Amino acid sequence: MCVGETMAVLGPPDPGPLAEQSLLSMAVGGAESNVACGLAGLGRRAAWLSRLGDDPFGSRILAELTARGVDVSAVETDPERPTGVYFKDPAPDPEAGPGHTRTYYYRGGSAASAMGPDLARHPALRRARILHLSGVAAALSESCARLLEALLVGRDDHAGSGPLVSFDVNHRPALWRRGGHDSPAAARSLLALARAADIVFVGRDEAEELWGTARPDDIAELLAPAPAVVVKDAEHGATSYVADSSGAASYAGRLRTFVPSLPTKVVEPVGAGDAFAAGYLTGVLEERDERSRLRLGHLAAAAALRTRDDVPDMPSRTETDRCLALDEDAWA
Ligand code: KDG
Repeated sequence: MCVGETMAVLGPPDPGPLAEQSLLSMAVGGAESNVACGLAGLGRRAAWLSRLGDDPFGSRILAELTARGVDVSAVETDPERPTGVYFKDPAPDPEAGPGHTRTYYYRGGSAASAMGPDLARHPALRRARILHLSGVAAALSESCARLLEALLVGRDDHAGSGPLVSFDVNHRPALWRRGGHDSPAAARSLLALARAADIVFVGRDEAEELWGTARPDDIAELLAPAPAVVVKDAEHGATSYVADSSGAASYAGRLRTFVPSLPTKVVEPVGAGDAFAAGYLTGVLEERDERSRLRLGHLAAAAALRTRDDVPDMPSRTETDRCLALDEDAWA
């Protein structure tokens, strides 16, 4: 089950600066629902819980997520507030080349931003095996921040009775600033949420920006109360640190596993982190080993990097099975 805001995404159908366009195409994007789509695309059951406006953008989001195999039956409609919208500028600086997309949000006062801690008691949440959340939702509004706290810090099932809670730090400085929070406040909130999760995904760059910590080992130590920490380092690779008393390659009592990223031509990066999380969580649901979880993450992220949409078509299971079987040397 993934919980968070999803928006209509408007952007140029062909790469080029947003300011020069006369026609825009519409798609759908939201960090948490992107993960739900990725899970469904990799053959797992996935659901998304949120609120949408009673408008064409909300209808489009429901239709698109349903078509991708995501269960949207728990989604609520808010007759008073609109669905959030965001615009993508894939080439704000044509000299800079692909990979420098800028985003412009129109989501203040959206239906999803009015979600609050009451939603933490939704019965659909208890049925899930994994609950996936992200720091984007914490930055949307005070009530959303309280929802995240209720789902992570305040949960009463740390003992293991409820779903495994996965949290992608997903730092969005513009949203925190708009909410009147300075960087130290964002850093404190995101640290508390991440430490309360069972599985944390964090980019090395965002950990450095937030907490001034750039070494993956140090990031893992900082987030240590979380039993599994996955540090992503863009085109280099990802390292997971999982509480495991048996590992010979143990780091501070954790099994440390590094898997290099797949060399990929980047068309557009938005959504790659969500796809990575979907791949890794697929491996968790399928009870695969750490190396396979990270490989699934990289395979899914590479699919996202190759498309302009936030939500890529996932590689087929034949393809993922072939890649999971590769020797280390043949992997990347
Ligand atoms: O991670 C991709 C998301 O950032 C994108 O789909 C939109 O949810 C979004 C956000 O808040 O940026």
